[in-house]
Amino acid sequence: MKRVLSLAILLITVCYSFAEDGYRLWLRYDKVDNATLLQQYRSYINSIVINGSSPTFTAAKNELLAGLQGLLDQKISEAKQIKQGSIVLQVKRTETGINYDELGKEGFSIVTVKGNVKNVTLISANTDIGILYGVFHFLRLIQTQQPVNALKIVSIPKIQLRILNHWDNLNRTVERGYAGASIWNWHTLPGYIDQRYIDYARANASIGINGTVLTNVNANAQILTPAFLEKVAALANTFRPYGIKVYLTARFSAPVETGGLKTADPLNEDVKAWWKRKVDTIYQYIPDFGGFLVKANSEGQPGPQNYQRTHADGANMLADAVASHGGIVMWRAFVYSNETPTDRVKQAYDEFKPLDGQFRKNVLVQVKNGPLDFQPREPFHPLFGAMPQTPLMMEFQVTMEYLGQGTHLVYEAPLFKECLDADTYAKGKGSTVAKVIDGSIDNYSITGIAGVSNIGNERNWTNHPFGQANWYSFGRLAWDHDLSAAQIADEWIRQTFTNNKIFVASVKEMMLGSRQTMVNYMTPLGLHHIMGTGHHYGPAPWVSNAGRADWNPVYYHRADSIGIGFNRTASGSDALSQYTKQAADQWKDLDNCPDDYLLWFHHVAWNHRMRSGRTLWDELCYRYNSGVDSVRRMQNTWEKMKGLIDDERFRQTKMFLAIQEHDAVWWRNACLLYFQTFSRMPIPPNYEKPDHTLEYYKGLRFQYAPGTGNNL
Ligand code: GCV
Repeated sequence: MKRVLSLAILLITVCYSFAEDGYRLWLRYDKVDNATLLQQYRSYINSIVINGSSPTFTAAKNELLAGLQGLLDQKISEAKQIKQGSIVLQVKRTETGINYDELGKEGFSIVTVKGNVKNVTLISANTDIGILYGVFHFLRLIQTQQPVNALKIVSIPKIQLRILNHWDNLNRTVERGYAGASIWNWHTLPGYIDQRYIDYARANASIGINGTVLTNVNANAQILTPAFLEKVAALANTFRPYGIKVYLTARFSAPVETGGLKTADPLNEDVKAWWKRKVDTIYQYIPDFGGFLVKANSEGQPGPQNYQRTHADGANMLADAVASHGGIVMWRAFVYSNETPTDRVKQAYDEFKPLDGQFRKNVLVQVKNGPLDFQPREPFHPLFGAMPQTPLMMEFQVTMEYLGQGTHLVYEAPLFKECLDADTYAKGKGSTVAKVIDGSIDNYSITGIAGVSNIGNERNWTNHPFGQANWYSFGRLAWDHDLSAAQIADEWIRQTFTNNKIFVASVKEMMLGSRQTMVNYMTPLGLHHIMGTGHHYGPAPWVSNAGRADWNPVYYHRADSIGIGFNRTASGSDALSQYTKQAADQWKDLDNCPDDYLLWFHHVAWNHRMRSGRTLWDELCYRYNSGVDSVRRMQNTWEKMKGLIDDERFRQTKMFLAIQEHDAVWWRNACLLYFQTFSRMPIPPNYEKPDHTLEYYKGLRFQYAPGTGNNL
């Protein structure tokens, strides 16, 4: 019996240590599986020389040693002297032809030094954190099986603040989180430092993320109390060696809720003094605290408008409190009000554009990529390019609230890129959104980009194995928005799964098409916000009874007996007028408007002739069906990958793809049956017929769908 037990334990240990459970993310340092390359790497690398000491240097050294020893499957020694085969980490400047001034605080260079001693690679930077970034880059080259014997690489981030936003509540539920509970275990902090916190920091540093907002924008004032600040400090201490600053969300009414004041009016002297004291306390706990992220006067959150003050008044008061400590305020532009009679997508612009020039220097206004709310496809937000005197930072949603949540394979880099590459024409052609947020258009003194995290305490962090690609691509694009979605997918696949050529090519193609596939089976042709109320899971275009008009799908699709779509031209809500003329021109005429944005900007007749030659109704049927077909193609592609990777992640992805296929069929059937009640046109005979009635789809309920905060 005893023997059986010890055998079982041994088996579990062996299985566990070899299990590909996704925990390692893209930081997998398994032996290079190409014998020729492995030989080359081994002949080229044998030791490391660390010229410097700090916790960050130690992190860099440990990562490099673990990485090289794993990848090369040989002992790598730490040497004092540079010799043949050394990888040298140094903040010192050596004559290598690199302009070190250009590297700034976070950039790095990796150079093969030609000289008497052969095969020496210098990873240099002006700071230790630059070195750490260089180490991760160097390891990536080997993980992706690139040559490393003649390097001259310079890499400098294009955007200064590259931040994850966690919508994590103190009770560990995660708003719009689909990967389990919050990774922050407030109950066991500060005493217990979970290994996951360190691996979180490693993963983020590996892609250049340098900030994290720990708490939900729907904020809880408790986080600012000493009991919690002690816990926040423990996380900040853990993240610091990895170059990650900690930020918190500030609940605007905190002075009333936890400070005993009668008001939170930002112009009130007691309120100002309260925040100043609060901030001083925070900095005692966390000397390099980054600052605040604030959602104010939005979806029920308190804010300066409760006191007839402007968003600038509110932001500036907090900015003044953090300024002397070097802190910043990220003030969100996601505001809309039921009481405002205009189109919801116009409201943020109307509210914030007049405030341009009124914010303190340490305020950034954080703007979602599109004017509505992280839809499968939206035009870029009209504020980009419209506030030359205010640093605008981007807010992308990495977690897939409206994109199939934790079970659909949707690679988001094409969505991010579509927005970053969009031309605002703010200062003439080529004024892309990317150039607005990286400051090159308006010379912003601070620049930033945020991604709403998709991370939870699921063993593989993101629930769907491919969710990791979205975290990864957010970081890579935050560092360098010129990278292509294909390039990022390529390196992610190689690091996360395998360098097998067939796998890389097939899976890359599948990933690159997945966003358009999802648009087709959910919201083709510019449709938007027709998801289920509250949880936003699955289709519910029929909903018309939500608490406020602009939470109802019928508000957005406006289907009637004549046609479908939201007229946002001059004859409608005129949201188009918020864009520059050149940007608006591409969308303003029904006949020229690209199909992708057609129903976003126009109410279009069911029998309108599309570019394809089909009527609008037939095109809608075609798109929904092609979305389903594409998911089935993804399933076929994946089936062929069997045996090329580990069984565990193969099976997980296969099961998720089956769910995705089921959901795509559901989306198609529910939407076509519902819209057909307006078009009164038949679904063309060549397509599958819906297998349920509209009433059946209307009757589906998802009381415990994740992400709404009430089910954990
Ligand atoms: C954090 C959407 C989401 C909300 C989210 C909000 C926001 O409305 O559904 O869960 O709240 O955006 O970005 O503030």
